[in-house]
Amino acid sequence: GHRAGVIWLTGLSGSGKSTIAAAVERELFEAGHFVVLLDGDNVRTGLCGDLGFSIEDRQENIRRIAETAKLFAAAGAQVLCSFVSPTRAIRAMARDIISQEDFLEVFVNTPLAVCEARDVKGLYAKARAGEIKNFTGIDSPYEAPENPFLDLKTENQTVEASAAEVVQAIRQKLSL
Ligand code: GGZ
Repeated sequence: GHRAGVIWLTGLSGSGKSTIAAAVERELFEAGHFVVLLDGDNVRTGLCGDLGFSIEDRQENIRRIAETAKLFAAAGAQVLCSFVSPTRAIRAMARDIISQEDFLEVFVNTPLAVCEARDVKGLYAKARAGEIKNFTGIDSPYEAPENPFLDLKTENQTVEASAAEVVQAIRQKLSL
Protein backbone atom coordinates (compact mmCIF):
# COMPACT_ATOMS: atom_id res chain seq x y z
CA GLY A 1 0.00 0.00 0.00
CA HIS A 2 1.04 3.59 -0.29
CA ARG A 3 1.99 6.14 2.32
CA ALA A 4 0.39 9.51 2.90
CA GLY A 5 2.79 12.39 2.44
CA VAL A 6 2.93 16.14 2.64
CA ILE A 7 4.46 17.65 -0.48
CA TRP A 8 5.67 21.07 0.59
CA LEU A 9 6.37 23.59 -2.20
CA THR A 10 8.50 26.56 -1.18
CA GLY A 11 9.63 29.44 -3.38
CA LEU A 12 9.26 33.12 -4.15
CA SER A 13 6.03 34.90 -5.00
CA GLY A 14 5.45 34.28 -8.71
CA SER A 15 7.77 31.25 -8.83
CA GLY A 16 4.93 29.06 -10.09
CA LYS A 17 4.28 27.09 -6.89
CA SER A 18 0.50 27.21 -6.94
CA THR A 19 0.20 26.52 -10.66
CA ILE A 20 2.52 23.51 -10.41
CA ALA A 21 0.74 22.28 -7.26
CA ALA A 22 -2.64 22.50 -9.03
CA ALA A 23 -1.29 20.46 -11.95
CA VAL A 24 0.11 17.83 -9.55
CA GLU A 25 -3.22 17.76 -7.71
CA ARG A 26 -5.09 17.09 -10.95
CA GLU A 27 -2.75 14.28 -11.94
CA LEU A 28 -2.96 12.53 -8.56
CA PHE A 29 -6.73 12.99 -8.40
CA GLU A 30 -7.15 11.47 -11.86
CA ALA A 31 -5.04 8.51 -10.73
CA GLY A 32 -7.60 7.95 -7.94
CA HIS A 33 -5.76 9.38 -4.95
CA PHE A 34 -7.25 11.35 -2.06
CA VAL A 35 -5.48 14.65 -2.49
CA VAL A 36 -5.78 17.99 -0.70
CA LEU A 37 -4.26 21.26 -1.89
CA LEU A 38 -3.55 24.03 0.59
CA ASP A 39 -2.38 27.39 -0.72
CA GLY A 40 -2.68 31.09 0.01
CA ASP A 41 -5.93 31.36 -1.92
CA ASN A 42 -7.82 28.95 0.34
CA VAL A 43 -5.92 29.50 3.61
CA ARG A 44 -5.11 33.21 3.91
CA THR A 45 -8.77 34.10 3.33
CA GLY A 46 -10.14 31.93 6.14
CA LEU A 47 -8.05 29.89 8.56
CA CYS A 48 -5.24 32.49 8.49
CA GLY A 49 -7.28 35.54 7.53
CA ASP A 50 -6.11 37.40 10.62
CA LEU A 51 -2.42 37.18 9.64
CA GLY A 52 -0.13 39.47 7.64
CA PHE A 53 3.45 39.18 6.42
CA SER A 54 5.64 40.03 9.39
CA ILE A 55 8.02 37.18 10.20
CA GLU A 56 5.91 36.33 13.29
CA ASP A 57 2.69 36.20 11.24
CA ARG A 58 4.33 34.06 8.57
CA GLN A 59 5.49 31.68 11.28
CA GLU A 60 1.97 31.42 12.72
CA ASN A 61 0.56 31.01 9.19
CA ILE A 62 2.87 28.07 8.51
CA ARG A 63 2.27 26.56 11.97
CA ARG A 64 -1.49 26.40 11.37
CA ILE A 65 -1.01 25.08 7.83
CA ALA A 66 1.39 22.37 9.00
CA GLU A 67 -1.04 21.27 11.72
CA THR A 68 -3.84 21.15 9.13
CA ALA A 69 -1.69 19.19 6.68
CA LYS A 70 -0.87 16.72 9.44
CA LEU A 71 -4.57 16.08 10.08
CA PHE A 72 -5.28 15.43 6.40
CA ALA A 73 -2.22 13.18 6.06
CA ALA A 74 -3.39 11.18 9.09
CA ALA A 75 -6.71 10.72 7.26
CA GLY A 76 -4.80 9.21 4.34
CA ALA A 77 -4.56 12.18 1.99
CA GLN A 78 -1.66 13.23 -0.16
CA VAL A 79 -1.37 16.87 0.89
CA LEU A 80 0.08 19.55 -1.35
CA CYS A 81 1.12 22.75 0.45
CA SER A 82 2.09 25.77 -1.63
CA PHE A 83 3.50 28.59 0.49
CA VAL A 84 6.45 30.97 0.24
CA SER A 85 7.56 29.64 3.66
CA PRO A 86 10.63 31.85 3.35
CA THR A 87 13.06 30.81 6.06
CA ARG A 88 14.80 27.58 7.01
CA ALA A 89 13.48 27.98 10.56
CA ILE A 90 9.88 28.24 9.35
CA ARG A 91 10.22 25.14 7.17
CA ALA A 92 11.98 23.24 9.96
CA MET A 93 9.00 23.99 12.18
CA ALA A 94 6.62 22.63 9.52
CA ARG A 95 8.76 19.52 9.11
CA ASP A 96 8.84 18.96 12.87
CA ILE A 97 5.04 19.29 13.14
CA ILE A 98 4.37 16.98 10.18
CA SER A 99 7.22 14.53 10.91
CA GLN A 100 10.53 14.15 9.19
CA GLU A 101 9.49 11.09 7.12
CA ASP A 102 6.27 12.51 5.71
CA PHE A 103 7.57 15.99 4.80
CA LEU A 104 8.77 16.21 1.19
CA GLU A 105 10.28 19.60 0.49
CA VAL A 106 10.10 20.79 -3.12
CA PHE A 107 12.08 23.91 -3.90
CA VAL A 108 10.35 25.76 -6.74
CA ASN A 109 13.63 27.20 -7.86
CA THR A 110 12.79 30.19 -10.03
CA PRO A 111 15.28 33.08 -9.84
CA LEU A 112 14.08 36.35 -8.33
CA ALA A 113 14.86 38.16 -11.60
CA VAL A 114 12.50 35.84 -13.47
CA CYS A 115 9.69 36.19 -10.89
CA GLU A 116 10.11 39.95 -10.91
CA ALA A 117 10.16 40.18 -14.71
CA ARG A 118 6.90 38.16 -14.91
CA ASP A 119 5.30 40.10 -12.05
CA VAL A 120 1.93 38.47 -12.75
CA LYS A 121 0.13 40.32 -9.94
CA GLY A 122 2.12 43.55 -10.04
CA LEU A 123 3.31 42.96 -6.46
CA TYR A 124 7.05 43.32 -7.19
CA ALA A 125 6.48 46.75 -8.75
CA LYS A 126 4.53 47.79 -5.65
CA ALA A 127 7.22 46.40 -3.36
CA ARG A 128 9.95 48.28 -5.29
CA ALA A 129 7.87 51.45 -5.01
CA GLY A 130 7.55 50.92 -1.25
CA GLU A 131 3.78 50.46 -1.47
CA ILE A 132 4.07 46.93 -0.02
CA LYS A 133 6.42 46.39 2.92
CA ASN A 134 8.14 43.15 3.93
CA PHE A 135 7.89 41.67 0.46
CA THR A 136 9.80 38.40 0.09
CA GLY A 137 12.93 38.80 -2.02
CA ILE A 138 12.77 42.61 -1.89
CA ASP A 139 12.81 43.73 1.74
CA SER A 140 12.12 40.43 3.49
CA PRO A 141 14.39 37.40 3.24
CA TYR A 142 14.04 34.20 1.23
CA GLU A 143 16.42 31.44 2.27
CA ALA A 144 16.73 28.70 -0.34
CA PRO A 145 16.49 25.12 0.96
CA GLU A 146 19.91 23.53 1.40
CA ASN A 147 18.91 19.93 0.90
CA PRO A 148 15.42 19.72 -0.61
CA PHE A 149 13.74 16.44 -1.59
CA LEU A 150 13.45 17.97 -5.07
CA ASP A 151 15.15 21.02 -6.57
CA LEU A 152 12.80 22.06 -9.35
CA LYS A 153 14.44 24.39 -11.85
CA THR A 154 11.42 25.84 -13.59
CA GLU A 155 13.03 28.54 -15.71
CA ASN A 156 13.40 26.58 -18.93
CA GLN A 157 10.49 24.16 -18.70
CA THR A 158 6.71 24.18 -18.89
CA VAL A 159 4.37 23.87 -15.91
CA GLU A 160 3.42 20.39 -17.20
CA ALA A 161 7.06 19.28 -17.23
CA SER A 162 7.62 20.63 -13.70
CA ALA A 163 4.46 18.91 -12.45
CA ALA A 164 5.55 15.65 -14.08
CA GLU A 165 8.90 15.87 -12.27
CA VAL A 166 7.12 16.28 -8.93
CA VAL A 167 4.71 13.42 -9.62
CA GLN A 168 7.51 11.07 -10.63
CA ALA A 169 9.57 11.88 -7.55
CA ILE A 170 6.69 11.43 -5.09
CA ARG A 171 5.34 8.29 -6.81
CA GLN A 172 8.64 6.62 -6.16
CA LYS A 173 9.00 7.92 -2.61
CA LEU A 174 5.43 7.16 -1.49
CA SER A 175 4.91 4.04 -3.64
CA LEU A 176 1.87 5.61 -5.30
C1 GGZ B 1 5.30 37.85 0.13
C2 GGZ B 1 3.12 38.47 -0.28
C3 GGZ B 1 3.29 39.60 0.49
C4 GGZ B 1 4.56 39.83 1.08
C5 GGZ B 1 1.27 39.63 -0.23
N1 GGZ B 1 5.54 38.93 0.89
O1 GGZ B 1 2.32 35.58 -5.58
P1 GGZ B 1 1.27 35.45 -4.55
O2 GGZ B 1 1.04 36.81 -3.82
O3 GGZ B 1 -0.01 34.83 -4.89
O4 GGZ B 1 1.93 34.70 -3.35
C6 GGZ B 1 2.32 35.55 -2.30
C7 GGZ B 1 1.48 35.22 -1.10
C8 GGZ B 1 2.40 34.66 0.00
O5 GGZ B 1 1.64 34.11 1.04
P2 GGZ B 1 2.16 32.85 1.84
O6 GGZ B 1 1.10 32.48 2.81
O7 GGZ B 1 2.61 31.81 0.90
O8 GGZ B 1 3.45 33.46 2.59
S1 GGZ B 1 4.26 32.86 3.83
O9 GGZ B 1 4.54 31.45 3.56
O10 GGZ B 1 5.51 33.67 3.89
O11 GGZ B 1 3.44 33.03 5.05
C9 GGZ B 1 1.90 36.97 -2.71
C10 GGZ B 1 1.12 37.50 -1.53
O12 GGZ B 1 0.83 36.39 -0.67
N2 GGZ B 1 1.84 38.48 -0.73
N3 GGZ B 1 2.13 40.33 0.51
N4 GGZ B 1 4.79 40.92 1.82
N5 GGZ B 1 4.12 37.59 -0.47
